[in-house]
Amino acid sequence: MPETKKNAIAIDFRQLLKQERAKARSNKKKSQLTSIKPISETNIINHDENKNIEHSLSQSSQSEMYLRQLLKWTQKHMLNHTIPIASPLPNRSSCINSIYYIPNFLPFEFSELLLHWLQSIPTLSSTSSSQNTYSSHIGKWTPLHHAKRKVLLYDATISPIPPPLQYIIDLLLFHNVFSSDDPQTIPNHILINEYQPGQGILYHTDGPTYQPKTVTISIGNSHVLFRFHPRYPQNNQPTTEKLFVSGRGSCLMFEHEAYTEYLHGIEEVLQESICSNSCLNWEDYCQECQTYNNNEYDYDVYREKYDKASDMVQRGYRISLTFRHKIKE
Ligand SMILES: O=C(O)CCC(=O)C(=O)O
Repeated sequence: MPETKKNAIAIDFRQLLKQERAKARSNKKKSQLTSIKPISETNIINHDENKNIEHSLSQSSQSEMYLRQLLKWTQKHMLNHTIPIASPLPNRSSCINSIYYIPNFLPFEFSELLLHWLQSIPTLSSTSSSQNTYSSHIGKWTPLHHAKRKVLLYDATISPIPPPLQYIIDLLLFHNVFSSDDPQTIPNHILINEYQPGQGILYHTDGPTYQPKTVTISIGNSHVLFRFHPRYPQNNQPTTEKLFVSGRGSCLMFEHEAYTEYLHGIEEVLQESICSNSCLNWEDYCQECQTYNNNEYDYDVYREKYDKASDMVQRGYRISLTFRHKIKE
């Protein structure tokens, strides 16, 4: 391993936060994206104390209602639905051979309920005096003011994981995305990111805080191009690799080299171009288009997209749930 790699310190979230803040400062004078609008009242941070209490009361009863519906659903549908078996994406010249993608990992009904439940979870009050402790962020949306979006955190080392998210962990174990034989790798940490159209996340690595395996489930119906960029590009190495990620309950897993040797990120754009020769899973994109645009398999449409070999992916609203195993300090 070259000396630079050996001595390199993985970028961690603190560094990412710093970078995002710096970027936000430099962007301050630029005009804001006009299409970014709150999609639900969960986004409203009300600074009036009384209204805040009223607001979070109605939110918490909504949240309980969705939670009950999710529990009912999971009791009815045990872990028996079939999903395609994950296989590594083609090993392109980029030598990323440790990325796996499963479309439709979450059943549709479950994803919809999950989305409603997550949106009904209250946002940490900006007036709360306890807002700076790590544990006060758990189970409440926390606005990232510098990035103008919100994150929600669950950490099993501090408090139990809520049942719907535990159901997803069980699903991941059931389908061997994580191994139930190795407690040191079973997810114990979930970071949920909410993105309005046009929002993204800067290139980063997940760093040494976690076991080197990341699983991201996407809901909310918006698709994105998830990008991998080598941390130490060689002269003849292609630069950024793009992976199509569906917002309809897809599951993206990466580990090993893709975790340690590549940065990952999502561009802050309202639409982005996708091409057959620069997308790791162009076929998944085509299949997604033909399934949801036509409601039935239409080979000609698929073929047409395939022949066209490029397209534009529009950004909408998306929530991602990232599962990892946090290593004990
Ligand atoms: O939202 C995503 O898909 C990416 C999230 C991510 O990279 C992270 O939480 O580290």
